[in-house]
Amino acid sequence: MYEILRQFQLKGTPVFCQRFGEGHINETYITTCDTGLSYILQRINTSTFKDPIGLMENVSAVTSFLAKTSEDPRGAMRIIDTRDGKPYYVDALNQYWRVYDFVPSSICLQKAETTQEFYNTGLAFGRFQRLLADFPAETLHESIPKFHDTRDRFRQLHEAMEKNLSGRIDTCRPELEFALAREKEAGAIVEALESGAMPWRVTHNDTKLNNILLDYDTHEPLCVIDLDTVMPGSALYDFGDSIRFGAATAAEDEQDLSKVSMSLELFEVYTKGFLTGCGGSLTELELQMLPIGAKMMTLECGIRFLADHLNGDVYFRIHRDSHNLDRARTQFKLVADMEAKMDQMAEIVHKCAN
Ligand code: ADP
Ligand code: GN1
Ligand code: MG
Repeated sequence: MYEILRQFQLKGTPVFCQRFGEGHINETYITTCDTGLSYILQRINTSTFKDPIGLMENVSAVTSFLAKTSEDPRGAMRIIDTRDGKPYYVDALNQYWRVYDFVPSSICLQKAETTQEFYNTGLAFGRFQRLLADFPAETLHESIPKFHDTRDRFRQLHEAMEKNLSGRIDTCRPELEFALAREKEAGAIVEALESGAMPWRVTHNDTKLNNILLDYDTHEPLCVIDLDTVMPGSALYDFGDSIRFGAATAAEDEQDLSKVSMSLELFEVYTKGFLTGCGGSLTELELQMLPIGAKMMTLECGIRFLADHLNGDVYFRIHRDSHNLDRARTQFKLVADMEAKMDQMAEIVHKCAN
């Protein structure tokens, strides 16, 4: 690690380095230098991101764009270049590494502690999307093609079933049945985008609560992180993924499904925050489809966990046996709960938008 860190323009000499955070994709470390300054070191997951150079061009462009819009220097991530001026380092094993400033006095949560905090993250993700309305979308590389094309996620699920690489298909028949019963709904968002009925926007696409940093003392949102999937998409993706993760009453991998539901109270506070952050920019159709966005993002994520369970846990990092199956189960429990609450969600959106 120290050999890799030496390649970057750090202020000081690293004296400490250890694994950090709860991301499922990249390998993240925190390092502290003898100057007291801390940095985030990440090994980019190149099985997930096939074009790490294009990816870093996206992240560089988006961070410098956002830095211009923020008064607080902690409002945008800052990339630390290598000694030869590149935003990434390639080691002898052809692994790609990058370093960010550890955003000072920041905290990352897995669960909102208060409803106000969840409101604030909605505000921040809504504002993030509004700011990116002026970003030149045509300059972005598509870091993961068809990332939120739920139809393609079903195709991948079918492929995983046919191959059954892990030999686990009999461990998840009810979950497969649940997912496949909803396959006909898979085109709901993407078809609206393709037909032109719904606008393409530059979106974050991975708006989990742990992809935002809050001020350590006040818990006010500071900085949206994990910009690897910033790409053209739908406002529903960002809204929906936040609800999937943040309005759930239990963790994404909770094994006791009786604890898992979608809180209408949290749905309402997030909706208020997000719509305020978007500054009235959402169209009638987007507003009307927000509840569907929440359901589709949750269904899609469940399908992805389930396909990874069948493929032998090759995509999402796991920490125990059947971890991806546990995750798929929570997502499907949430989907079922959202289906039962669709009318109430629609009423809430209507109330918040008017
Ligand atoms: P992954 O794609 O694996 O989710 P992230 O970029 O989200 O990777 O980073 C994983 C975790 O590391 C985050 O959830 C957060 O806790 C922490 N983190 C990432 N970047 C920073 C940063 N610049 N400052 C402070 N913490 C960070
Ligand atoms: C991954 O990278 P991370 O942990 O923030 C995944 C998201 C999923 C999420 C589920 C690039 O997010 O799409 O919704 O796990 N990111 C990628 O927790 O696939
Ligand atoms: Mg992340």
